[in-house]
Amino acid sequence: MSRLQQMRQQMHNGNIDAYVVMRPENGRYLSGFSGGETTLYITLEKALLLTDFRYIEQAKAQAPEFEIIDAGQDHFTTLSEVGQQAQRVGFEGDFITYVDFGKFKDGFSQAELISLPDLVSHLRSIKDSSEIELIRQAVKIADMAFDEALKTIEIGQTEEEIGLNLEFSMRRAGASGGSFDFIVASGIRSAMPHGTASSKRVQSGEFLTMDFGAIYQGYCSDITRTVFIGDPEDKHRQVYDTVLAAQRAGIQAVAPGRTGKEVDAVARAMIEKAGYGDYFGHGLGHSVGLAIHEGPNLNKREERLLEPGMVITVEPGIYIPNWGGVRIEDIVLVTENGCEVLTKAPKEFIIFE
Ligand SMILES: [Mn+2]
Repeated sequence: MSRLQQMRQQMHNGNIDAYVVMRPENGRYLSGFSGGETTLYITLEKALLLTDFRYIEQAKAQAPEFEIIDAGQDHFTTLSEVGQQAQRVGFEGDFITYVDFGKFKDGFSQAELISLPDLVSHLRSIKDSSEIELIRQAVKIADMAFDEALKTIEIGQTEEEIGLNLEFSMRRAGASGGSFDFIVASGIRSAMPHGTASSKRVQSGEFLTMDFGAIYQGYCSDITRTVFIGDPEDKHRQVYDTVLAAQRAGIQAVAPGRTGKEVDAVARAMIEKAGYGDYFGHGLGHSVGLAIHEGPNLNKREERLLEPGMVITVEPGIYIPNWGGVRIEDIVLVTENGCEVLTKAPKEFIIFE
């Protein structure tokens, strides 16, 4: 079944006549069209792709299942014309702006508008073989960049320089860009889980956390490694070993039929047992795909069951204010029996003299 057919199945089950897609990743997922400025209008019979003059040829080539419409800059006028017959119209309530929703409502005054943000994201959560192949490639590119970083990191470099080198490595290897603003955080900054690269210079006696990833043909990777510069104290080793053990236990726990909550609890328990429970304030992981953060997640609240084909990060951390922090992150693919770790970069305690 094509993705469009699967979508229609979902719409049929939800008793929806039409569905409007505006989120770029959802549009790309369903149609194949990778350009910007697009709206999909899908019914059980019709599949329309609205875009403007700049993208018509590209859309025709990339989205053969869709009828391509040049809708100029105002997609809502065209939508209201093509949507005259629809009674129950689904849309992405988590994406449309308040202003656009007003226009949407005016154009579909006779219809019932139903916010169904999960319709496409549920399809997207199970990756098909072509998607898994692209994610493998994006992961491989990030692994290579980490390998190169290990050869170039020096005391006195700024976090920004380290981040830039990571990005150069990945672009050279075929990435179209980074999958988010890289986190390069050293010393006490490594206690900030989302400390983006700054002009701080890396010094001896510090942790250095690098959290980065590539986009390859639309698909994201995400990896975190923490290394040590100089001569570590016992506590540095102890914190690192605790995070690594929790990360390995989390990976062991990933399997179909488990909830994200159960997997999170396994890794969290190890960090709590070591006495660092208060210093692990975020969830264990998130899915990745066309977007860097997708559902389902691994966290204290996630009730969804893991299924084969999901691709998810496992990334525990310990962050001690005014001291430093450690996070280790791999991407895993949920399989029939457990999971396959896609990330291959080394994760033993690495020390730069
Ligand atoms: Mn992540």
